Amino acid sequence: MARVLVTRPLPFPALDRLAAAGHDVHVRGGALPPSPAELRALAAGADGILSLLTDRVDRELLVAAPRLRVVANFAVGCDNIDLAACAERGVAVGVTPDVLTEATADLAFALLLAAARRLAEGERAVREGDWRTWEPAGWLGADVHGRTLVIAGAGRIGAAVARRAAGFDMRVITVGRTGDLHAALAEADFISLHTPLTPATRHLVDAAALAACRPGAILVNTARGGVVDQVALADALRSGHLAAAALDVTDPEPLPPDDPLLSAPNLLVVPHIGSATRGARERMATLAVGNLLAGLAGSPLPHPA
Ligand code: 8YV
Repeated sequence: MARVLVTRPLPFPALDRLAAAGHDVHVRGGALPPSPAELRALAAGADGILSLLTDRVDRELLVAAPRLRVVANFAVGCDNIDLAACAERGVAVGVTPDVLTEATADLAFALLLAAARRLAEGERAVREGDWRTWEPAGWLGADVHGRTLVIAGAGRIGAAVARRAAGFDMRVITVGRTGDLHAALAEADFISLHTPLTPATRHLVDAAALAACRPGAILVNTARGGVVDQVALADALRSGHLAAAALDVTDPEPLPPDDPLLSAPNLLVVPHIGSATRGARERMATLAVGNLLAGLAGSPLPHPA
């Protein structure tokens, strides 16, 4: 019997498999994440952790959890985990690829369309009584068909967004790790980000990248907030160089209510819901539990980081 820490309630049937396999499961209650100190205390006797993106698995945590053999992240990203430190200590790390690809690509496309056609702004105006009559030149947005979408990140989610874009008659330029992002941005009407957050991608979209975009371009981010320099983004929205931005992710999450980005014009922001469909989250739970069970049994993880 191993001890498993689940850092937040995960009300999905797959979790029952942990207790059914004879493990001693501790689910930490509460809607807010544990502080690093609380996480260290909770992890002290754990053999396995089912972690969320809000849990930092760093050297300090690993020192505080000497029995730890496996960390199963409930996410495809793992920028919350120090992979090198885990490898040094023989702690296996698992993630949940594929099962959230289509849901996240759907959200990226929903954000692209919403920003292009000013849906959030229009909805607010109707509710607040600011829309009085139909106007020939009112509420003009951007065409999507025939326009160029630059996808930064050549992985699974980027490819799924490219498939959607083809259905909307867009021209797609995908830029992978070794591609020339700035050259592509010069042709971009829309930019959608699908890179992991690593030292190489932190602030990939900075002031220079934004300046390289066509005037009137629209930025969509469903990857990680840290990929964008948010000060530069707020400036580009305020100057009107970017027509709009639609963000599922920010740095930090959530943004403090007085963060200058929130007062920038033409910004649509939603609460990190890329994978938030019932199906995707249930499949993520299944994969995370599969990773935990394998790690606790000393087997290779089915979905390693
Ligand atoms: C997570 C995500 O579901 O998978 C990722 O990398 O960002 C989301 O799908 C969410 O952050 C909960 O961990």
